[in-house]
Amino acid sequence: MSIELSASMMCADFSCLRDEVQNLEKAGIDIFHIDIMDGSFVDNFGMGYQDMAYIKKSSAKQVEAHLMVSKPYNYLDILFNLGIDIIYIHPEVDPDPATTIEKIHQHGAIAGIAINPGTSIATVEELLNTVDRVLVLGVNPGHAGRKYQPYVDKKIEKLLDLKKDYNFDIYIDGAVTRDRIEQWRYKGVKGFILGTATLFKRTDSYSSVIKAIQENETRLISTK
Ligand code: S6P
Ligand code: MG
Repeated sequence: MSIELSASMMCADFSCLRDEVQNLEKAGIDIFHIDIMDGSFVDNFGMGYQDMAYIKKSSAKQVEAHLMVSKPYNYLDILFNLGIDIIYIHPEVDPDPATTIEKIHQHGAIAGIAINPGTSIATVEELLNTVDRVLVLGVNPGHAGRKYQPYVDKKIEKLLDLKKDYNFDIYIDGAVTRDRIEQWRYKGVKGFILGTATLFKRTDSYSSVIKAIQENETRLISTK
């Protein structure tokens, strides 16, 4: 199964955003991941309307919004107007997440739920009937460079099992190291959000990191 790689743009260098977008696109990134934070659901701010509009118009790649905000439904019209391709909400803070997901679908976007480490699958299982994607947070939300919470492994295993009964793909966000990609990609996790643990603020170029992840797959397939 070929995997999808997203670049977590809050980790990018904003002094040269145009170069960052171009270099990531050239390097073969599949999706631009935009973390939207309102200082209420998490203790951080970022990113905003202008960031999304700029990235969306500068690249032909898909753009996804990860809404770490306390009222996700208030942001939908803005995201629809910008043509954001994929929208993740946190069901923990939406009084009616199924309606929000329905609206996202009505506007032709891909809908997902993002699940914090401390959120149990049992509390969101019905929503698995409605979503295209589940974004599993490996870290407590709101910041780059946080520590992976090892108990999340069990949640990923459970979701891989539940995937057989529903129709969704699993993505992992937060502390995604190269080892973690290798750990999950062949078990059925569809995509990974790359931040400081793999892609940004490191010595290797974007293209060498992305190529190495992609080539691993080719090598494994060709040695089978
Ligand atoms: C975390 C956020 C993520 C981060 C990403 C950073 O709250 O949703 O998208 O930007 O996790 O990656 P890393 O590798 O620094 O944890
Ligand atoms: Mg995110």
